[in-house]
Amino acid sequence: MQIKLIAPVAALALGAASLFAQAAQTITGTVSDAMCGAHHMMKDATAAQCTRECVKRGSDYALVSGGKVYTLKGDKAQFDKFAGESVVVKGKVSGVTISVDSITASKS
Ligand SMILES: [Cu+2]
Repeated sequence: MQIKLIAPVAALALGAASLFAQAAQTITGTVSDAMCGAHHMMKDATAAQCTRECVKRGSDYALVSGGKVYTLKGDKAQFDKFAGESVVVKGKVSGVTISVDSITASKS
């Protein structure tokens, strides 16, 4: 009876995932947009210009970090200031979405 074994394991995994989702995390990355991710599509524009243009067209702000692209939820006026730049984001990660508590320029 495999199903009986799998169910408790799945419940444990879900429990662990929701624990991670609730804890605030610090993630370093680059502010981009969800449509382009790590690779901006507009060849003649800077990363910042492309990010702002894509957001204007309905995309969300995103954070590119270590090959992952997170969608940023929060104050868009704040994200706009850091378009195309390296930042440190503090917030709650849930899957590929970050509910941003704070965003500051990376000092690297
Ligand atoms: Cu773009």
